[in-house]
Amino acid sequence: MHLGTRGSKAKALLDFLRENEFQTLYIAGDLIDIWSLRRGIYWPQSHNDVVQKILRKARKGTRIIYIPGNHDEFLAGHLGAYGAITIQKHAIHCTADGRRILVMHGHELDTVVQNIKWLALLGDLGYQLLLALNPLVNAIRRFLGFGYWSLSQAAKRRVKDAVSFIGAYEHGIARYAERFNVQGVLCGHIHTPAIRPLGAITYYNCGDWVENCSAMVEHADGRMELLTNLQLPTPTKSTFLPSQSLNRSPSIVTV
Ligand SMILES: [Mn+2]
Repeated sequence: MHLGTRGSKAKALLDFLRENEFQTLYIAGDLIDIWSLRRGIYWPQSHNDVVQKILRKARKGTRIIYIPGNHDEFLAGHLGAYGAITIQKHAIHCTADGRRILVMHGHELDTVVQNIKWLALLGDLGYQLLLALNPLVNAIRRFLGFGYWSLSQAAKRRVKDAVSFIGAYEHGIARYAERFNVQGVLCGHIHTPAIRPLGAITYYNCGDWVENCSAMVEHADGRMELLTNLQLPTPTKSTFLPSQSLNRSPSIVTV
């Protein structure tokens, strides 16, 4: 959600929460962007309304599970139960069809992703330099008795790796989830909604309410569905009937 930033589509989320009832609402982190609020307070009424709406849902019987992310990590210091709201590091959700799904924010994989981002940056800045250095590197290699090796080609391979960092992230998350003995893992964090089978584990990313206005819902039969572009009504585009299809949903996950 990143409430507290100008990019946050609070009104769209508010509408979504208003129009749909859930048994369980998972908030998969970064609901409030404390990093941004530290730089300057931006807190319009609509952002307040989202928080109020979630609290009201809790009072009316929705179970709320809040999993702090990296932008609201101060909440990780307040784990515990507060009425119908639980703040926990991660959750294991059992679907109606008996699968176990690990619900987490996803910044746990940041060290891996950061490294990949750095490689991308290095690749970008250093490519021309590497081209220039290539003859020197190979002169040294020749001197030491090694064969020809293209530094720039190696760098290019690295950049290609970096471009597919989302893929690397998704695989990283799936690997991370293996230790929890689950059939699926659901996260947010990278703002890229997806449902993707990765070996024995299905990767779910519920996306965000900044660019995608997306949420992951579980239907009464355990089927998971990714809803995207849940902006305010645009009748021409809308093929999704929220109140009909979601009223039966036992749970929902959002960012
Ligand atoms: Mn995050």
